[in-house]
Amino acid sequence: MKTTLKLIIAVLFVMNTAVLFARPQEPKNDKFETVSIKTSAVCGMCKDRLEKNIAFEKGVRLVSLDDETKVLTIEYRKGKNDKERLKKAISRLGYDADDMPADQKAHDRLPACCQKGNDPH
Ligand SMILES: [Cu+2]
Repeated sequence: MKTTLKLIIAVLFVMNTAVLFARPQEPKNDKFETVSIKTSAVCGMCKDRLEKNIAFEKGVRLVSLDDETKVLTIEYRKGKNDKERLKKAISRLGYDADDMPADQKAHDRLPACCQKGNDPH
């Protein structure tokens, strides 16, 4: 009798462990897409401007500008946005986005210190 009980406990334990391992991984990768876009950001104000505005683009979940490389990393819900649209959004804020040049009018409206060609400061 005691052996049977031990066996049942052992079986239950193994089953429990199997359930833990069988738990599906976070379905993160098939729901979200991440892109990196090189921008012409100059300073901390540019960083704030880009991060705050791009955060409101459709489907965007995370956005962060690398201080050193000025590369904007954007995570968005798959199918809700795409890299070309995000590049256009960056351009409309007055910044270059990879090969897409900044919208000239938007660029000229930026504070002088944030305009292209300034040394990072
Ligand atoms: Cu700036």
